Amino acid sequence: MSVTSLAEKFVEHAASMTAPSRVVWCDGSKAEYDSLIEQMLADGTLLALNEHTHPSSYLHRSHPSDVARTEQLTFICSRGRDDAGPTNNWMAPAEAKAKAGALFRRAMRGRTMWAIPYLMGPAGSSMSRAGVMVTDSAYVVASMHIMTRVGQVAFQHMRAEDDFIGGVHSLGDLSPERRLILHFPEEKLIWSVGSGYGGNALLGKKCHALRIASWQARQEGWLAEHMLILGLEDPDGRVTYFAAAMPSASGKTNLAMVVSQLPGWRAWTVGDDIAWMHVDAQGQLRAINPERGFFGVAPNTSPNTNPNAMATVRANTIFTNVALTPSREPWWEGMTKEPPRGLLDWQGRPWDPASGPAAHPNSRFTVLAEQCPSIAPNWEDPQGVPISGLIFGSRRTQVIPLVFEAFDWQHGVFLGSAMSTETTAAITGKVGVVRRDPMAMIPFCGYNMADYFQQWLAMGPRLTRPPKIFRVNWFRRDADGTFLWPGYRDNVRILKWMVERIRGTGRAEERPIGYVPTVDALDLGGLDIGRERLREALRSDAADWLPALDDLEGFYGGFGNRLPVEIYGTLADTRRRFGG
Ligand code: SAT
Ligand code: MN
Repeated sequence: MSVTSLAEKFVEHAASMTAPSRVVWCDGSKAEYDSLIEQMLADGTLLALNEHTHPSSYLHRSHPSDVARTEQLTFICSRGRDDAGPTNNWMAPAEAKAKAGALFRRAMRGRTMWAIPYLMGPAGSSMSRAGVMVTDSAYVVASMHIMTRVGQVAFQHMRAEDDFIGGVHSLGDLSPERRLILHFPEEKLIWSVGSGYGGNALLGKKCHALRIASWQARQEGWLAEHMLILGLEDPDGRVTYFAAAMPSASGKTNLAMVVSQLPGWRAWTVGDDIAWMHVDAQGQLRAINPERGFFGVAPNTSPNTNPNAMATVRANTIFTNVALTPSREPWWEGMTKEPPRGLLDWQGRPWDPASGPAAHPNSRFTVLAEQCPSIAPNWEDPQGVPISGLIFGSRRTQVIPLVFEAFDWQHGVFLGSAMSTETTAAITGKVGVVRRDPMAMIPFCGYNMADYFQQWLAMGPRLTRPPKIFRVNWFRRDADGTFLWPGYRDNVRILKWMVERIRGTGRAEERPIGYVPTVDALDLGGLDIGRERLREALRSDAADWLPALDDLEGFYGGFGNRLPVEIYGTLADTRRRFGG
C-alpha cells in the first residue's frame, strides 16, 4: 500500500503520544479480517455463534458501562464557541487537547495500534471522502471493515495529501470518568478515548460522516444528514427515491428495509443511517450512502417487523450485547413471542427476567449492506440516487400527525427545525423524555444549528425541482396508550401517498400545518383500521399546536439573532394560520 507522507506523519504522531508496542497498517483484506476475528476469539473479545444457523457470526459483550453514545462527553472543539452553537457541548481546542492528551499519554503501551485508511462513500464517487484513524481495539478494526471501505481505496480518493480526516481512538480504561469524544473541525481531527461503543469509537460513522462532514458540507455547499435512503418502485417499474431523517433507534433501519404490503410496489434499500447530498449540474439533489454496512438496533427486529434485516444477519455478522441461547444463537426482546429457555443475558449471566431485558435495549448487529435482500442494485452508484422526497420523522406520543406535507421548501425546513422527539436507549440517560431534535441532528450537527438551518434554506433555490418535504410520526397513541397506526410494513402506504403527491395526483387538504392526506387518500387495502382512528392519527388542533409553537419559540430564542429570519417568519405564519 502506498501511504502518503502526511498520513504517515499523522500516525507517527499518534504513536508517539500513545506508545503502542507496534503499529500495523490495515489493508482491508479478508485475510486481515479473518486474523482479527481469530485473535478476538482467542482472547475472549468475541464468542463464536452456532456455525450452522449463524455461520461466521460472533457475539461481543461490551463493558456494562459502555453501551451507547455518551452525548455529555461529546464536544465540538471549534476555535470559536459560537461556531459550535448552543446545542453542542463546546471545549476550547487547547483545553480539549490537554485533557484528552493526558488520557492518551502512553494509553496503548503493550498494545497494538492499528492504522486504518478508510473511505466513506462508494469507490469512484466524487462525493466520497477519506479518513485515517488509529485504534487499539481489534473490535473497532473489524467493525470498520464492515462499516467502511478500508485500504488503498482511501488513498486513491484523496484529492491532496492532506485530504483526509484524522482520527485517534483508544479504549483507555473504558471508564466514563475518563472518556472524551472530541471533534476539531478546523483541524479535520477527531480524538476519542475511553469507549469502545459504535457511535463513540467507529470514527467514520457519527464523528466523521456527520459531525465533521456537516462542517465541511456547510463550507462546500452540500448536506451531511442523519438520514436513511430508499427507493420505492411502483408497479410500472419507476423508482422514486426518498431520504428520511429520524432519531437513533426510531425505526430508520426498519423503514429502509421495509417490505411492501401493496401489490406491485417494492422498496429498495440504499442506506439506513447517513446520507450525503449534493446538488448536481442539472440542479437535482443526489444522495450517496457513505457507509458500507449497517450498525442496526437488534431489539424488536423480527421476521414480522423487519424480515430483510433478519435475512441480512443470518451470516457474517458481529452482534453486540444481545442475549445468547443454549444452542449459541443470538436472541433479543421482540425476536420471538416467548423467550427461549436457558438464555444468557447480554452480560453473560443466566438471565433473570426480574433484572431487566435479556438483550441490552441498545444491542446491535454489524453487517455488510450487500447481504441485505432489498439492497438496491444501484446503491453504490458513484453519482448517487436522485432524491424526490425528504422525510422528517420523530417519536411523539401526542400532537404530531401521522403524515403531512410542507407547503414549500422553506416551510419544510421549518418543519425539520421544529422537530422534537422522545429519547431512546441509543444514548445514555433517561428514555422517553421529549427533547428538541431538529432534523434528527441534535447529537450530530458539527456546527451552530442556526447556521445549519441557513444552509438548508440556501439549498432550496439551487434546486430545479426541490424535493417535496414530509413530516411523519408513526408513534402517536390513543388515550389508552395504543399506537394509532400499525407502522412497519404499513408505512409503505404512506410512502405511496408521497409518491402520488410528488407526481401531483395524491389527495390532500390544506391545514395550518401543511397538506394532510384526506382519509380516502391513503391506500388502506387489506388493512383493518377504523376511519375514526385514522382521523385521530391525522388530527391537528390549535389547542395542541399553539402551546407547542410557544415552546418552539423558546428553543429558537437560544440562537439569538443568528437564527434565520425565514424560520421566525414561518413560525409566525403558522401561528397566524391557527388564528393564534
Ligand atoms: O451508536 S450510533 O451512534 O452509531 C447509532 C445511533 O445512535 O444512531
Ligand atoms: Mn443513527
